[in-house]
Amino acid sequence: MFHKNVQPFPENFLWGSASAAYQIEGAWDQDGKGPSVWDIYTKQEGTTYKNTNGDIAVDHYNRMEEDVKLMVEMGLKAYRFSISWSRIFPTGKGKINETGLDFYDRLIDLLIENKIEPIITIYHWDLPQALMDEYGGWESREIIEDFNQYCVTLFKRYGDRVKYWVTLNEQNIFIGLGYRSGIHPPGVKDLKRMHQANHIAFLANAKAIQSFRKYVKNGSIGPSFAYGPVYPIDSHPENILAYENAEEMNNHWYMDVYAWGEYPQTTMRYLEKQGIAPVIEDGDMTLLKAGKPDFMGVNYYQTATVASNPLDGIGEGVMNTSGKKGTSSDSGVPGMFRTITNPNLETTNWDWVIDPVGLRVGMRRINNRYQLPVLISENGLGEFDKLEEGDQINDDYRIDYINHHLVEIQKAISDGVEIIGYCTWSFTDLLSWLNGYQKRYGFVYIDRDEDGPKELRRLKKKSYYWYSDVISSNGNSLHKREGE
Ligand code: BGP
Repeated sequence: MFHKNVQPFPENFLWGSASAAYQIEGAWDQDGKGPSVWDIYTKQEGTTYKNTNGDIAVDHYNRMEEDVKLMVEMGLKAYRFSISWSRIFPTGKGKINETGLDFYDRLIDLLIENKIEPIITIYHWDLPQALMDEYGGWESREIIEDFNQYCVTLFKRYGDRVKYWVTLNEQNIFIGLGYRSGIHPPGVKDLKRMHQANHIAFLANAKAIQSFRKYVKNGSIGPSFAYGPVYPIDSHPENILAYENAEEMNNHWYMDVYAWGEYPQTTMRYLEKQGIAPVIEDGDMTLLKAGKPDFMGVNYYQTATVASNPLDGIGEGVMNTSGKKGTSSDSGVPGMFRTITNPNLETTNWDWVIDPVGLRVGMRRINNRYQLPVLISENGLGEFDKLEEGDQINDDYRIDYINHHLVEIQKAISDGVEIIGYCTWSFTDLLSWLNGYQKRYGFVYIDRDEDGPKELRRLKKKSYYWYSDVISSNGNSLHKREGE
C-alpha cells in the first residue's frame, strides 16, 4: 500500500530504548544477589565469545544515576529494563532481598521524576540458579507458582508507579537456544524436553497475567516475542507450503497461544507424529485462555526466508558469534522448511539480514490476525564501532538502520496498525549474550572490551544526538529515501 501522506506518530508515542539486567548491571554477587543460570553458564569454558560474562558487564548497578542522566539529556520518553529475579529472591523463592527491591525503586523513581516511562521486563533469561538446581527450571511445573510469587512481589511493590510490563522476554529464543541448539543455559539438545519446557513457560506467562489483573489496575502487560516474519523464497507451491509451515511453527505457535490460548493444529500434529508434542494437562488450556495480554511485545531484528525441506533434510545450523561475515549456516526443520539466503537483502557482520520493510510486514500480520496493539520492545543494529579521535563515534550505519525501521513503522501506523511505542536495542553498549562486547548496539559507547572493563567511560555516539532529534520532533526529522 502506498500513502500520499503518512500519518504522524501519535502524540504520546513511547520513544524508548531497552536493556536487560544481566547484560548491563554487573554486580553479580553484590548486595545479596544470588547467582543466575547465566552467572554459572558463562563460566564454563567455551560457552561464550572469548569466555565473556556479565560479572561486571557495564556496571550499571553502580552507575545507574549516571546512565539515567544520559537518558534525560537525550529526551528519552521510555526506558525498558529487566529485573534480576535473583537480586529480589536470591534462591528464586522464599526470603526477599530488600536491597534488590530498593535498587529498582530508586531507578523507577528517578525515571518518573524525569518523565521517562518505565517499562519493566519481569524475566529476561536470568533464571535463579537455585531453581535450576532444585527442579530443572522451566522443565518443572513448580516454576509456575514460584514465578507467580516473584511477579506478585513486583506488582505489589512497583504497580502503583509502573504502567507497562513485559512478562517473558523472547520465550521462543530462551527455550529454543536452551533446549534445541543447546547454546544457552541449560545447554540441552532435546526436542521433547524443549516443547514441554515451552508449554510450562506459556502457563507461567498466563498465570502472571492473571495475577496482574488483580494487583495492577490500569496497567498494560504482554510478552515480548522475537518475531521473525517469514517469506517464501519464490512462488513454487512447495515453497509456499514451507513458508506456511515456518510461519505457523516459528510464529503462530507462540503468538496464537499468547493471544488466544490455542495451539495451531498443523504444528501440533507434526509434533505428535514425531513424539515430541507437549503434554497438556487438565486445566492448562483454561489457564492459557485466561492469560490474554493487552499488547503484543515484539522484538524485531530480521525476517527469515524459507524453502521446502524433506524429512531427511537440513536441521540445526551454525550461528555466527564472531562478527566474521559468512560464518553462519542455514538451518531447518526436516519435513517442514529450511532457511535460505534472500538475494534481495543485505546482512550485518553477524549475518543478520537487514529488512526494515519486514517490520512493517510483521506489524500488519499481527494486526490482521490478533487485533492487538503492538509495543516494539526491541530493534537495533549490532555492529563494530570505532572510537575515533576526540572520543567520537560516527555510527552512521546505525542511524541509517534505525531511521529506515522507523520510516516503515510510520507506514504501518498509516496502514492502521496501533503501535504504542518503539524501544531501540540498546541504550548503552552492553554484553551481547554469546558475542562478547564487540557487538555493540548502544547510543552510548562504553569503552570496555573482551579483555576487561577498562574505565567503563560513557561516550555519546553520533546516533545519540540523532535519536534525540527524532524524539523532540516526534519523528518529523526522519530522513526518507527517494520513493518513501
Ligand atoms: C534479543 C535479546 C536481547 C539482545 C538482542 C541482540 O534476542 O532479547 O537481550 O541480546 O537480542 O542479540 P545479540 O546480543 O545476540 O546480538
